Amino acid sequence: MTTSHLIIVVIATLGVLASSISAKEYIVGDESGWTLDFDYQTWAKDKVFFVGDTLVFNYASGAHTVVKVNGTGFQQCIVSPAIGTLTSGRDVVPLQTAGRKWYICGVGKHCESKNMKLVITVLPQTMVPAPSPMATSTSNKLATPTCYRFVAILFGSLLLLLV
Ligand SMILES: [Cu+2]
Repeated sequence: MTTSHLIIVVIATLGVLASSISAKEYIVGDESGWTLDFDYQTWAKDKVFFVGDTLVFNYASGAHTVVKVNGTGFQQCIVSPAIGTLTSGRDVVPLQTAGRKWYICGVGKHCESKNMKLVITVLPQTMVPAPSPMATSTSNKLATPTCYRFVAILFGSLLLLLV
């Protein structure tokens, strides 16, 4: 392994570490973006969303929109009453509260016929599992949440008291 390879490995590892600890930014549909005939159900299936993460919807401005709707709006592709409509083409959606979130495209029949609909469940931040870069398989075990932040704060406070 050459030095340049090693550097790449180190940077990649640090990147994984940093992303597992801090809030994540999800590009909806990854490279495909927010588009026609993409399986957003499958895209979202293996992801765990937390309060503080963000969704980014990438598309050609004018071609699509991002409309936040309720469960009924999602099921029936009804954009009215919309909770919020985004049109910029690079719409950044901060996930500020826990619970189910529904997004559909408000253009033509993109939601009904072209599957431009995304539903996710956002979990509260206290449920964040212990940050471990190797534990991708255990990250789904949310039944045993660990409050590392709480422990860190507790120890920090104890240290302050001792000084
Ligand atoms: Cu559309």
